[in-house]
Amino acid sequence: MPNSAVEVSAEVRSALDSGAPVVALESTIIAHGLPRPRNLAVARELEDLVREQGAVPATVAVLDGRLCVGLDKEGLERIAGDPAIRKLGHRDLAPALATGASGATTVSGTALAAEKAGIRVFATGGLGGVHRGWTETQDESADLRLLAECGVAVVCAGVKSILDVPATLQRLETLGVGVVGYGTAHFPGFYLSSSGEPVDWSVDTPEEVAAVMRAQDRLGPPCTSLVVANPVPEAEQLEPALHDRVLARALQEAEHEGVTGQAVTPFLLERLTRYTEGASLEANLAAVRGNVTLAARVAAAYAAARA
Ligand code: PSU
Ligand code: MN
Repeated sequence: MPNSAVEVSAEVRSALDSGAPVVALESTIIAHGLPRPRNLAVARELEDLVREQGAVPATVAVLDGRLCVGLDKEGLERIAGDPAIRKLGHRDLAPALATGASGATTVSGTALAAEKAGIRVFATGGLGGVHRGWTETQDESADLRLLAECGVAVVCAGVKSILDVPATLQRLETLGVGVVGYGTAHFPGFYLSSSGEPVDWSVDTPEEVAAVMRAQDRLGPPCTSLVVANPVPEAEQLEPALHDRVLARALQEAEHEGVTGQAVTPFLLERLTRYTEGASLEANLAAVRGNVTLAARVAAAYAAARA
């Protein structure tokens, strides 16, 4: 039964109905994670990368109170171009729908929409997670718990390195979210190929990821969400020493300026881009491109295995 709160585009609908591969894409990275106007070009490029692999992209956002799964050209332009566009986690969806608001969806907002639309694979840059200083602030992204409650495979370059990575991995374990390293025994570090933390399971091909997803399907809830941790290639990572230096500065500034809540992640990403003179942005983009491409291959392998 289609969920009446989601509006699935005709193209995505027909792909889903015919069992063709579909990849959900989030829009917060476009609206709040990347600088304008380059973000629009990136939004289009990510959709093209999905298509090149023979899958259909379904970018998710709320436009005038409509939870859209699959955006047209104008929808993408609004998400990328409107500086007043909101950031919507899954808890924000109902108020946004009820008030006719517009906003970009985070990982949690997108994963929920994907689940309701029947999309099994999702790509992003880096997940949200447990922030450094969490014992004081209790700042843990809603991404983690939402993932535990729905059945999507999220291809990401780990969690953002601005976070407390070991604490985030511990939360994923507590919440029962599956984690596999793609071609690695280490959890990636978003801008960095490795966070230095080990992962318990590694897979090397899209077919192996699809096989894990099928096993999850057979087991059923609550064993149905999977983090596919796909490292940025070493040649494209941010230089680790530079990363550590600028991150320390950005974190200090966030604390000094009293940045809290939803503003923390965009603030830190923007400062890192500034202090690395764009190098962090390039590493972020390399990671996202790799994730989107892998997600499309995974979606194709999963669809083929079900056919
Ligand atoms: N990945 C990126 N850039 C981003 C994000 C992910 O490469 O900006 C976004 C995602 O939408 C994620 C959000 O859900 O950051 C986390 O925000 P918060 O920490 O406020 O939950
Ligand atoms: Mn937060």
